[in-house]
Amino acid sequence: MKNHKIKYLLPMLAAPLATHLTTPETAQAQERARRPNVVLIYADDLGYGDLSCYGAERVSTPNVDALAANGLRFTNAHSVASTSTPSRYSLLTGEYPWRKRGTDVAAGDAAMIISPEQYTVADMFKEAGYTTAAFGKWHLGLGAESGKQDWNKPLPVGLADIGFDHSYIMAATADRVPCVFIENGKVANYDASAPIYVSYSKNFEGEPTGKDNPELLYNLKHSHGHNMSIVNGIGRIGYMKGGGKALWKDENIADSITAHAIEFLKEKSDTPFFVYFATNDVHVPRFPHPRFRGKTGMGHRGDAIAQFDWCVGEIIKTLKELDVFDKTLIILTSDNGPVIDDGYDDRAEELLGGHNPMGGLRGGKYSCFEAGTRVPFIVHWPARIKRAKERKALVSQIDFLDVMATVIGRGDGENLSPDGLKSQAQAWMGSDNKGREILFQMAANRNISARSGKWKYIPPCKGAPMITWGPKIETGYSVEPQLYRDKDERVNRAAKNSEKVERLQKAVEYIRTTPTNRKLE
Ligand code: NG6
Ligand code: CA
Repeated sequence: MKNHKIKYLLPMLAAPLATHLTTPETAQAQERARRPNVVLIYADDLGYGDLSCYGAERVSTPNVDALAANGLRFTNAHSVASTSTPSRYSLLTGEYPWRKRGTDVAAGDAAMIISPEQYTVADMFKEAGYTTAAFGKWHLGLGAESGKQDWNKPLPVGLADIGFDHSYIMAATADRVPCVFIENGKVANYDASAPIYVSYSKNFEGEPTGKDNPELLYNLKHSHGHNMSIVNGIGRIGYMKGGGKALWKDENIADSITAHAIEFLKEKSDTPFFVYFATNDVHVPRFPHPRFRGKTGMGHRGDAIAQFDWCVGEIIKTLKELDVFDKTLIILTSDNGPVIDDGYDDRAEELLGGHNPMGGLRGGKYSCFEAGTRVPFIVHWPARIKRAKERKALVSQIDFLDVMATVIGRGDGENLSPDGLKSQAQAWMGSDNKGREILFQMAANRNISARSGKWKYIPPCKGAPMITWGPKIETGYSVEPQLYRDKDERVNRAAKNSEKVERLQKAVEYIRTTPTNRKLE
């Protein structure tokens, strides 16, 4: 049981407090009317330089750009980690991933990583009377025991246990089996004639694999990894058998999650809602719907960005049709930085033609360097944010739960999550342009870097300087301490600034070993 018996306060960002003439009942009604709906649009592997409002020229993202043009566009906002599972874990719980086992990139048969006892942002909204829903990529495990799920029955533990009233999700990633959607804990469109079996250790008798049957890879070939089961002419990570009519078609994933989100919005728009809209774009295998092919001249990766923008446009259009756009807070961001070749031969590198997904930052997905976690971050809320602004504030997705609690007037100023900070609501909503004093970023090897003001510190760690399994990305791993002052992280100033190194090393040590970060606030 999660007990957060929290008093309601008037939303901090709302109009002035009710006067003595207002009865408590009407004050509460007014307060409820002011609380925004919240839609989090969470892209996958979308880089700092991948949107036209962040400088991309070879792809046009008019719908995202419109949010930025009428809201806040952040230039120093970060996911918690440079891979998906740990970033998503932290975003939903407000707890750093290093405090929890099993938060590395999860397999498709991982058990639920967030335990039902944990307090999540969905719990927070639900307690406040919101209807909550999750669509799209999950990647945080399902069911009670890893590798032991029976995909032919309702899963015993799922999103309903961590605050989501409704869910239509992919268990992990599009490149990991099982390649079916799970709706409210059960396989959607379940096909009883094709029972589903999943294994991450061995293949099922007689089933083809990308490794042994490359002739069956009619949609995409792998460049590294991704050579196990074949679904829809694409090799995957892990083995699966069955699925029949329930198997997804990669070209329809964006349409499918968008249609489900729209249906939910249409049904629930008369109650406050929280929607976690986690796209598969632009993660591999990139295989956009044919109507987006050729939109950018950058092949599937660029066209998947165009497809992502279309999804955003459909959500916006629906909110407008339902007449709730003005009172809906939309936050658009990404789970980690970009990667060009992440395991499929989709010509992403060859067709870049000058496009820089990293937006000029060093590193990329998996990395300690900035491009690993510095991501697009747009906040749009017409009822409160009246003027478009570019924001330099240092913000981290770790604060999502606490910032949302503050925005909807929950709590009495205390942080609700282990590591998030309510105080960051001012920065997220545009009234403070400084943000965090210090921010932490976890790389794929779990090394924790710290950014504070203009300084970025990467503690010494083991590991090769480049990713070893395929993607051409600088990891930032080094046995020497690294201290950078410039955005491009080229000149290591550690030797000349030993006090700064010591201070930031201490902060990293502290955050790594203590159960919460309150002291650092
Ligand atoms: C890697 C996969 C990569 C991607 C990543 C997770 C291989 C060779 N590479 O292991 O393709 O799936 O995991 O990405 O298997 S994330 O964005 O979900 O963290
Ligand atoms: Ca990702």
